[in-house]
Order: sequence, then C-alpha cells, then structure tokens
Amino acid sequence: MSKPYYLSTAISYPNGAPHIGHAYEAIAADVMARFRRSQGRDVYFQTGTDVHGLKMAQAARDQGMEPAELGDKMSNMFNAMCDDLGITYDRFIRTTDSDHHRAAQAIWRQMAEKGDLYLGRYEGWYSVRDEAFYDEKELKEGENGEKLSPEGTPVEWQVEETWFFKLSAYQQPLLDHIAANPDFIAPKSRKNEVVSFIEGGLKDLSVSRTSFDWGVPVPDSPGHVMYVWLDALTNYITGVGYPDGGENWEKYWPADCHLIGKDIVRFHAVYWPAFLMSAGIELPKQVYAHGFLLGEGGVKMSKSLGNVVDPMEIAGRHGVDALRYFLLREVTFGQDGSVTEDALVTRVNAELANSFGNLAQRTLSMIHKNLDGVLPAAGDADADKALLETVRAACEDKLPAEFDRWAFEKGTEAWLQAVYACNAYVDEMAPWALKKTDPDRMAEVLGTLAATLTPLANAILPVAPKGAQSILDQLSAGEGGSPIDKPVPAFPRLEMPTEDA
Ligand code: ME8
Repeated sequence: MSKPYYLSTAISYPNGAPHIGHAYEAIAADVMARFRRSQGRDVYFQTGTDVHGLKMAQAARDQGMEPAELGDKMSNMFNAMCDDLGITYDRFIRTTDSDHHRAAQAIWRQMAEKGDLYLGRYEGWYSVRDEAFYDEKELKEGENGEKLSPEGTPVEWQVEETWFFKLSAYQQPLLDHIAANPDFIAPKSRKNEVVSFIEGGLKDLSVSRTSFDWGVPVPDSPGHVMYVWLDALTNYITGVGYPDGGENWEKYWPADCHLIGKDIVRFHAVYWPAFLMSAGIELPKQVYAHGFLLGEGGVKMSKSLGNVVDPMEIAGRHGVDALRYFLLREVTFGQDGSVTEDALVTRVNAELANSFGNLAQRTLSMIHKNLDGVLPAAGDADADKALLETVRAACEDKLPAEFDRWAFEKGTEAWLQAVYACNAYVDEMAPWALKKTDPDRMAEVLGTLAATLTPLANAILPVAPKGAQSILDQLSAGEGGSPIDKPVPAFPRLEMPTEDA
C-alpha cells in the first residue's frame, strides 16, 4: 500500500483577484503533489479560499456588494486560476462550505469542553489587513508617526466583549513540541522566529468578534462570530472529514505539510497547533513557509501598491509551463525573490526552449528524417553509457533528493546540467556528419539520445507538465517499432511583448 501524503496551501482571501504570489504558492504545492504522486504516494492536496472576516466584509462594502457575493465571485476566480495553471488539487475548499461550518463549530466545542475558552473583554490593537491582534511592543511607527503592525499595515484600537482562548497555557507545550520535532517548522530561520516569539510570552487570544456578523456563529453565544483565523485554519481538517472521522481522516490526518507564505507563520506554527492541542487533535507534521515574490527592483507587491503582476496574463502570453518552470527555477525556495517578465523570457528561452526543447526536437527530427521514424536502440560505447548514467543520476537521484526538501531551484538545476550534457554529446558526436561516414553509429547516437528523453521528460513533468507530456507522447508513439510522427516543438521560444502592444 502506498504511503499517504497530505499537502495543503494557505486558503486565500478572495477580496480581490489572485496575484502572482497566490499563483506561486499554488504552483509550488502542485509541483510537490505531482512529484509525490510520481513516487507512488497516495496524495491528498487541498487549496481554497478564506471567505469570512472583517477584511472581506470591508472589501465587499467598498465595492457595494454583499460579502457572500464578493466571496463567491472572487473564489470562482481563484478556482479558475488553479484550473488554468494545471493545479491538481483534490478539493478546492471555501470556508462558506456547509461541512466547514460544522467543522469550525465542532472544534470550538472541543476547545470549550477542554475548558480553554472564557468570556472577557478585549482591549488592544487589531490590523484588519492582517486579521491579527498585536501587542503594543510589536508595533512600529509609520512615516507620519502612526502605529503600524509588524507587517506594516494600519492597526486600530479595539474594545469588545470577546471569547478568549487560553493560549498562554500552551507556551511550554508548544516549545516542547518544536524541540521534539525539529522539522515541524521549516526553513530554520522561520523556526527561530517562532521560538523567540513564544519565548517572549504568549497572551490569551481573542477568538470571537461581536462588531460584525460575517463569519461562523459561536455555538450557544448569540452575537459572536468566530475569529476568522480559527475558522480558516480549521479548513485543513474539514477537508479530510473532521469531525466525523472516516477513511480520509484515518488515511491523511495528520497532514504531512501545510505550505504557506512567511507572513502567516505565527498563525500556523503557534495558534493552529495550540488550537489542535486544546481540541485533542494530532498536529500536522510540518509547516513550511516559502518567501515572497517581489516585483522589479525588489519592491513588495501588494494590491494597495497597485504593482501586482497578473499571473493569468503572464500564463496567457508565455504559457503555463513557462510560468511554472520560471517561478520555481528562478527563486531559491524559502527565500524572497524578484521576478520580472524579462527574466522569465530569458530563462525559459535559454533552458526550456533552446536546451531541453531543442534537444528533443533535434533528436526526434533526425530520427524521423534519417531512420524513417523508427526509434533506434541506445549505443553501448563508453560515451553512450556515461551519458545515460549522467541522466539517470540527475533524474533519479539528484532531482528527487532536492525536491524532497523543497529545493526546487536546485533540483531543476541538476536536471538542467543533465540536459546540457546531452547537448554537449550531440555536438561532440555530430550525428549529421555520421550519416555519411558511419550510419550505424549515427543510429546508436540517436538511440542514446532518445533514451535520455524519457527520464528527462518524466523528471520535469511535475514542473512543466504540458511540454514534458508532449515529448513523452511523441516518444510513446514510436514504441514497439512503429514510426514516430514528424516532431512538434514541446517548448516554443518566447518573445517579449513589444512596448505598444
Ligand atoms: O493570508 N509572494 O490569505 P492571502 C508569495 N487567508 N506569496 C504570497 C505573496 C507574495 N507576494 N502574497 C501573498 C491569507 N502570498 C489567509 C490565509 S490559511 C488558513 C489563511 C501568500 O490571500 C501568503 O503568504 O493574504 C499566503 O500563504 C497566501 O499567499 C494567501 O494569502
């Protein structure tokens, strides 16, 4: 029986259209999901939208819409983005789904039964944009002396009757858990951040609101809706059958990894595990925080700054494979990275079009033209065997070892080095010259090259599924001795749009 693997992304706020940061997270998770499936794992992969909360209610009001209407409209856009980018999710969850409503109330009841919830009065700072409460000592000062959250967003003073969660009681249990499970929070820099935050002291957390009603009602407490993060985090267990249990629950919980961005580590690595401990539910095995995509010149992209790149526009212009490959290859996973359209075109042309695409195109064309399309057997000269071993090691050992630890940029680098080795072999063997001097050797050389294409295409399949699948299909048409068709380019060359286009 294959080992289950449960991976989730954060669920996005559908308060506007998805931007490239959302696409990045979905793509990274999808590459991991496809990679795990290729290893024979039984994968459950969940993504979705976080529809409740004040941020959504305010965005809807600004646009003259009902929150539910805005949530539906924008959730549809997020879902469509996932479909268009080839994201192979098993469930696209929305926190407005009825089973989620039940799950959120169920975890609340379990936390209440544990004695961890009490009614009180919250007075303190709240950031609507972060949907987060902050301690006075965490705030920084803005340009005009105004108070800002550590994320640089505006905060306001809140005074409200609220249910509190006894987060303070979980300070030591959380530190113990992190110490006993060294991979619980990754990368290490994020873990250190979390540990020092916890060691700084945890205060009880306000987990209900009374000033608006766009959320899951607190059970048996009229006028209170659940804090949006308690509601949102619960999506991870809703999706696998909480509170009923059942086959998916048994199989997939605890999750193998929650993939998130670095700005929401506190919610996932402090609040969520504390909620789960309180409810008596096992903790996820890992929270992995990726970095932020920055715009030209390293500027933070945000809706309010108006410099967000539309992922669908880029994918429409250059193709889904190009966007997926570029984002994972360009940015060191776990760190921030700048992305520009220029850099995408340059890299994809150099690596996918001119290197791998060209290798496949040249090889299949020569076979088509010179050997009536019949795939020849690989040669067994030293150079042939060495090349096949280089490709095998890159595709079977190096790339998987790097992907295993989320180092997509290094895994694809190892793969690319093998592609370069194949191209160097073509140039050295010059099969076009052998055609006249030694046609048998030409067939061996082309057979050797054809034998590199299947592992190379399979290895890059999770990252660039369309082009890689096209190469695999073109090759498989030649299985059993039938001739391959005239090859079609799997990775076409890209062009920058002209200024006035
Ligand atoms: O935080 N680069 O939703 P969200 C990379 N609803 N990643 C980015 C990014 C960027 N420029 N901007 C955002 C929320 N992200 C909550 C999550 S989970 C129970 C609730 C990432 O729409 C961000 O880090 O603001 C997060 O992981 C995801 O996109 C959704 O962000």
